[in-house]
Amino acid sequence: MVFLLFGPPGSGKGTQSRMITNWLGIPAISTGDMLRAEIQAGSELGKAAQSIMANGGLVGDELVNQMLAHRIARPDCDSGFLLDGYPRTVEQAEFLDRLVVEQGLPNPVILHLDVPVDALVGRMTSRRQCPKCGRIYNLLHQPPNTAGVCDDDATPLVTRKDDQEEVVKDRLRTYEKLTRPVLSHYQDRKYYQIRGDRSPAYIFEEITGILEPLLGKNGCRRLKGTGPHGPGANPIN
Ligand code: B4P
Repeated sequence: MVFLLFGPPGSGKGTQSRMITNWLGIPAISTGDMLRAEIQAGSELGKAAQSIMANGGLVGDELVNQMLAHRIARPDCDSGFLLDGYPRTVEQAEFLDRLVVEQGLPNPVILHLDVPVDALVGRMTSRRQCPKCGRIYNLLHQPPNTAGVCDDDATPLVTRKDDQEEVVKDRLRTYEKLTRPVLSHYQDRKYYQIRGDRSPAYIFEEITGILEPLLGKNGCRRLKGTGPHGPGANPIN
């Protein structure tokens, strides 16, 4: 099964994608995380992406599409995968449509995390992330157990450069202009809108309620002994 996690910057895609993929045992593919890894590695792609991301823009469709196609061709995607933050433009959505047909993939299930813009700026400026394992925290309501370090591997947490208030505002403008139109592309597909202005545990519970009946009809494997409140759920509130 293929899932798309869609929503504005800071809507909680990364937070939910970790919970969903821990539950289902499929890979979460975050184009944002992949681009940040390219920047850290100093690759040509990373060099091209760095200033675009730091200014709140979107990296070019051609680069992101090729990166994505390469990633989903890996064997760990054979039993399904979740896309976090892709597609972000209508061109990317059309590219994905072609990939789905060419590779005989199931039609994606779209999960749209809908959060009012007012809530997003505060969320992103208080976000902290572990650069090693990617775990996401929030200083306001999901702080680490020990200030400044990751609970899982004790790595010092970082603030993303694109989480500064001015950049966040630019990212929200980019979302309205280039990414929101992607929603019309998917309206007549298997599309679920989820209120993302509730606690992560509550949202995850709604997502599992949506996915459970769909999973019965598909081959997507659920990890034994896990569920909405299993080891992957990491409920916050
Ligand atoms: P991403 O890495 O995708 O990140 P994001 O949209 O900022 O955040 P997300 O929605 O995952 O929120 P999170 O769970 O962290 O994109 C970064 C950049 O990469 C883009 O701006 C772009 O430049 C580039 N890029 C990525 N994909 C691209 C593509 N396809 N094409 C072109 N360019 C691309 O949550 C945010 C905060 O809220 C956290 O602190 C979290 O703890 C908190 N939070 C989460 N859920 C919450 C809840 N329910 N209630 C309260 N707080 C919550």
